Amino acid sequence: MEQNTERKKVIFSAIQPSGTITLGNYLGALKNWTAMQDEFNCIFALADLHTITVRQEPAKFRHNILEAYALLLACGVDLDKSIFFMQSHVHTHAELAWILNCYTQFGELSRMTQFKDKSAKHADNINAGLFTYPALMAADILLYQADLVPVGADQKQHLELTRNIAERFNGLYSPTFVVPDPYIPKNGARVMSLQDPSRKMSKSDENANSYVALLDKPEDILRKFKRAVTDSEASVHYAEGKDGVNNLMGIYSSITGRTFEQIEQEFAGKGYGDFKTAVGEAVVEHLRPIQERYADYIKNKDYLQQCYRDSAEKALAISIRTLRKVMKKIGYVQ
Ligand code: ATP
Ligand code: LTN
Repeated sequence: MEQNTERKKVIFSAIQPSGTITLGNYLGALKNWTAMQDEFNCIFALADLHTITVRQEPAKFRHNILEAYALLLACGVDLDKSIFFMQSHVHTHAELAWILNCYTQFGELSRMTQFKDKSAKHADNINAGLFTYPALMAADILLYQADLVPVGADQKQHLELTRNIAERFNGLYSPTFVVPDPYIPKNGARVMSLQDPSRKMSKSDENANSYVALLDKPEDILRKFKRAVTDSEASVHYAEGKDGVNNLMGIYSSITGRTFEQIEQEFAGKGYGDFKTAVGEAVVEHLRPIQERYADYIKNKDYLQQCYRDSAEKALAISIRTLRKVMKKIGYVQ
């Protein structure tokens, strides 16, 4: 009997519609999202409020949001099991973000490596939103009392800050927020750029050869892998300093489920040409059904609208309970 009263663990995660979704996003985060839907109570969002921390061209932005929504459904986000909404449709996010800003220290935000990276990259637009980005991310997560947050390794620091904010608030008042744990995959946690394997693969990279987009055509995917930067050793094995090969091995391993030892055996005595072709082909085959489903979803705008409206309503009903509780504790007149 007791088992029945146990609450199913809550998962929250989000992705920014800041460009076309990459293999890095997929292997680092999305693949886990869809795998968790049976076991957990999953709530997913497109973090479209976060996206305007970098300037967006309106028509392109609108396109990217819808593309990302349809693509995530195609990747397997299942609305019979999960909620999947657009952050900008649920007003509690911006409201709690403001409140949490006042419980987040300037010094903490100054230490965020993503802020440092992005402000170096967009030196002409270091806006306050870019700086307070983690407070909005904390609001996203804490509104749903999430236990686990599946993300790539690059988001670990933001999650630690979320935990600190939650603990601080709970300590100042009384237990209000669940303190969430990160859920970071062993494999694929950090997929690197195909052109500069010392940097992470990023959908906002201006060089399209550095990333594989989930919607890239098969011939483009094969070409991008063929051109991937490796080294001059011509031996497929995992080792320090072989960032390019290590990255391709990581991708191949998470797509095929083979271990690094199996991959080394498979390509023993073969050159990088064969290896790169095999990785490219495996990725193409893996993405084929996703691309087919995407083509169906994106044609059906009415269905998409019904999906995101319905999900936004559900998300509001859950999150407003947390927001009300927070406001009451702070002392706002009810
Ligand atoms: P941007 O280029 O706009 O910063 P991004 O490609 O870094 O975008 P996000 O929207 O910031 O992607 O991240 C979405 C999810 O994908 C996050 O969980 C993040 O950890 C994960 N992720 C992003 N890039 C990678 C990567 N190269 N390898 C593994 N996971 C990644
Ligand atoms: N900052 C995240 C996207 C994001 C997110 C979240 C991830 C916004 N809100 C809440 C997990 C939980 C990123 O991946 N760059």
